[in-house]
Amino acid sequence: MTTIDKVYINGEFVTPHGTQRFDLISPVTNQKTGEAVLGDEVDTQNAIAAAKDAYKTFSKTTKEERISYLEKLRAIVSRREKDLTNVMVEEYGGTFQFCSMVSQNMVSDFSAMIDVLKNFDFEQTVGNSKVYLQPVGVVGIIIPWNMSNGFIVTKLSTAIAAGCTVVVKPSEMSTQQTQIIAECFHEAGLPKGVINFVNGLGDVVGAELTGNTNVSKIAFTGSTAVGKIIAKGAVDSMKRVTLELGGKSPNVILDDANLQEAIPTAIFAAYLNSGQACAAATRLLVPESKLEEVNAIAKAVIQNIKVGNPKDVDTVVGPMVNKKQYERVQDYIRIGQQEGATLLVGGEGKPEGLEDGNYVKATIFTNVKNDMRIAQEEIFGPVLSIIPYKDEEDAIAIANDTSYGLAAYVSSASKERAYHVASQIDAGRICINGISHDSKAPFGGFKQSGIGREYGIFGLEEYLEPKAILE
Ligand code: TXE
Repeated sequence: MTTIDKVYINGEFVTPHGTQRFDLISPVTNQKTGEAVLGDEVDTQNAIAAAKDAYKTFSKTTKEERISYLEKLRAIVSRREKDLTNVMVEEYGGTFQFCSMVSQNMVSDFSAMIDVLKNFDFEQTVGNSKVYLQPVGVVGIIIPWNMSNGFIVTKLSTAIAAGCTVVVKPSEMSTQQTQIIAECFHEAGLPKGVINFVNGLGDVVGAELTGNTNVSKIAFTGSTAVGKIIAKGAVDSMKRVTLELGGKSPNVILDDANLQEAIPTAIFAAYLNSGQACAAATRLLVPESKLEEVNAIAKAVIQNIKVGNPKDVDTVVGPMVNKKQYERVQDYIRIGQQEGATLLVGGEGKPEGLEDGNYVKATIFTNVKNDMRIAQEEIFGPVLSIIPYKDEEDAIAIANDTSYGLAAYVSSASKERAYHVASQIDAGRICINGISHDSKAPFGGFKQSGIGREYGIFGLEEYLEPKAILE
């Protein structure tokens, strides 16, 4: 049995003031594997006080000092890559394939931020004035359970680069992952209080961070519903917020695309993190003249998609994080059928032989209309909607007919055509001919997908306050 019974405040792993216990449940077996003790408002206030105190000196460090911390962190995270991957697989059932990629991206996030920092000038001349870019202050980082350490590293590397100090509140379902990432930050020897981790519930620790006037900014990843609660709560103290929220990303397959390549890639992009990813390409837009061909290829591809134990290296779809998420996905599969979409593969219930875990069948609906709920709402599971379109103009209209705007994908034999279509889609990040990651390119949402950007120079500026001095 695992016990997580510490929070990390002011450079030490300490017993929390909070006493509430939270069961750790394996998504593979649904058996209890341990318990975590959660922090409360007092722990959060202690962490904020430590961060506020540390800010006085950390905000004055040179960028060379901060680069050296980031280099240390990169080396430690790189050395512990396997531990970081394995704990994600164990805790939330992320597939080994996906979690390995997340761990590698953590290392590249540090490298990217080191590079950005080397070339960044915190004192700039604008017109006749000097502009000083000052760290924003104490930052509260609130994180969900899906690849939580990946989100933590993106935000923390940027906060450190800017000279901010931080209190991290991970999901209560991510306490085991938090333990390891906190150990990495502890080993890096950052001054006491610069980084603090408080496990706990959203309406306890998260609400305290949002409401506390000593916190200058909240950096959040999670659902649109909670993002709105945080944005409203932040108004009173005029906190800065960056919100990375939900998505219903379109994948536009143009009529000249090689379907034998584009469709398998599209299915992987939809099933990213077993579908539990904000950037998952959950709406596949295909020319109506090619619908039958696409359906046939998709059906064949699914035969080779392994749904199963996330530890197996060839598993593409693992279990849902918990029973609640499993039920939510089942509901959407029922809704899709009631709405009149054609179930191409998968459907309700668990795959044969996987009855113990929170496994969902790899599911594809075809002939989906874009106004159906399965095409408009974030399902967060391995459910893909194939939507036929008439022509390019129709494809762009359907792609943009969503309240979200986080990611999009375009496939074409012509790069020029793909760029032309991409330029008309309202989304923060668009991948051409496949899935890619760039730790320097901005990431964030249009519309209900959020406010602000992460990564690279765009991300760094979100943690800085410009101050102009005029003569
Ligand atoms: O996210 P939440 P959860 C979606 C996805 C998923 C659903 C719920 O559809 O099924 O959200 O997942 C904290 N004040 N996404 O529960 O609820 C909470 O404790 C302050 C999409 O993980 O948004 C957790 O640490 N904080 C998304 C964090 O907010 C509060 C990623 C996220 O919780 C709070 C994850 C409050 N009042 C889920 N209430 C994506 N697009 O990547 C909760 N929290």
